[in-house]
Amino acid sequence: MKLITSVLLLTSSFAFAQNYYYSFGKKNELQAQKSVRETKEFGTIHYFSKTNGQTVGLMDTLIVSFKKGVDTQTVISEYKLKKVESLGAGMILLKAKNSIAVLDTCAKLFESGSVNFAEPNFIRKMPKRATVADPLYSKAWHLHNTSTTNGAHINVETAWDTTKGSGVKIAIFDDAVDSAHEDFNLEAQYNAVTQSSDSSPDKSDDAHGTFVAGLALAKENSLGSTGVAPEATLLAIKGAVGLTSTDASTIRAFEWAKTKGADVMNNSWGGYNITQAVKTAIEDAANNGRDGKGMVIVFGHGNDKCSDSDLICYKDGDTTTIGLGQLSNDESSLELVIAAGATNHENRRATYSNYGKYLDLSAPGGDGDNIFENIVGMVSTDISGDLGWSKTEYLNVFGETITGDSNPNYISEDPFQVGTSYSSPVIAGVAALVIAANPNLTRAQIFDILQTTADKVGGYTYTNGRSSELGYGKVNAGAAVTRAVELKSTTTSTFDYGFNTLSTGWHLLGAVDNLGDIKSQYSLQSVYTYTNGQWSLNPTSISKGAGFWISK
Ligand SMILES: [Ca+2]
Ligand SMILES: [Ca+2]
Ligand SMILES: [Ca+2]
Repeated sequence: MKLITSVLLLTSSFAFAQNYYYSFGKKNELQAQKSVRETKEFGTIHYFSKTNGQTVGLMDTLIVSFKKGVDTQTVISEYKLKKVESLGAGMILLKAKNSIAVLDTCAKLFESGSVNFAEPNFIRKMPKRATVADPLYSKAWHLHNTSTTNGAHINVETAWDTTKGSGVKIAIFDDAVDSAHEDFNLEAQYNAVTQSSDSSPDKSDDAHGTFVAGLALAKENSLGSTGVAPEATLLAIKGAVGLTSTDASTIRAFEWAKTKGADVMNNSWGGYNITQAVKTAIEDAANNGRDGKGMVIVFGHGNDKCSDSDLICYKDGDTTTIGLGQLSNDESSLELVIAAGATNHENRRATYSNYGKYLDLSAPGGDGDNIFENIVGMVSTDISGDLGWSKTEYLNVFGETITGDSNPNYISEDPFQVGTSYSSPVIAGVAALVIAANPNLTRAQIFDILQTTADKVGGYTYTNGRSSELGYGKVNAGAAVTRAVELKSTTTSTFDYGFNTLSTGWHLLGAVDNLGDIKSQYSLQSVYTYTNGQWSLNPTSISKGAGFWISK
């Protein structure tokens, strides 16, 4: 009965005299959620959302620091509080009548001037950091600092405090994917060559896609490796037998991924000779996937040291071999997809990584030195058991059996795998984290977030945020997810209310007036507009009656 009463009170947030308290002297507004929990340990907990999207719980206790000279006993009885304990550093834990009274009491105590601060004793989750128990995590220099690499990672542990990609589907379109691998959360699988429902490799050396998938989404399960988005699910698509594929298979793959609701699709391949048909399929998924919000499609930009100014790309820059085609005609160079370049363990462009004006973003992909020795490569999943690149036993040139890898399900003993094939799923994983943090974002908004939060590393010249060597820079998962959450707490309104009515702490990021003119005098970061139920970024034309976009 008590529980029901509380819920009823909360469904109307007017039950709270105040919906704010003060911290560091500034007003902090909270939004009541219709969520109440009775617990044995903490009593009634009322849940609130902070403006940054975090959920916090309020109990019936508050933490107060009284100003010097204040008669604390008088104040405590005036506000009908009870002292629970002294907490040290001059702070006291006090108990109010109930959890609803806590916020009101905190606000009034601060406004009375008798306290340095009075804050609710929030109950919250204690996010764990860097406790990943998967044995290969220690070697994953692209995810965290290791003894030999500093700052070459993508700051993913910060992002994991908010999300690990739960609810997001990543399609991996590759030679094949070992869908039964112990380290994958499989959602569905497809063979785009035979149009059957099995993405597993039928050739032992079709191990590329399994390795790629693991980089994006290998589970955190105390086994093997860990992907960037370890709670995302896998849409596994087999697209080739060995090196052989067809354009029809590619088109089927994009259509299947779109139909299955893929949020992100990774493509660690490219041919420098795109057809109009394949372009049409890719752009259809990019525009119409995710229920019209647009699928995020990432392509490895290629490993041939090729730039947009080269008339023809050659394998590894060797101009004596047959040319491969132009970078401008590569699938990765399409505007609506992310072209992924590779960084090395020193935050520089990997020597092989294609570059120039089509490159969008970079992420770790590994590299060796000038003569391609001392390679610092990637660790990930391999086809389970003795298929694939990793086996328990090998035959040497004399036909003798020699001991191989300790765990044939992973590439771990000698991480020499490098390429934009591997930086691409790292970026796909970061995009998945961004979508998990804020599922309403459009493809254009996600691109904007990834680009503006990327780290401008390598010592290159960045003009308007981008460099020829690394595009908009190396993805920063933590910063991208933080930005995605910020956009979640945005509020929309019609222009009629005017900008001057914004309460303290809110600032205007973009606006249009009711004649459709973009207002530029507010030093906007980006102009976003909301019309007919859709957000658009930097629109070229705006219909009347559009709104504005504000954020804290
Ligand atoms: Ca794992
Ligand atoms: Ca692009
Ligand atoms: Ca294997």
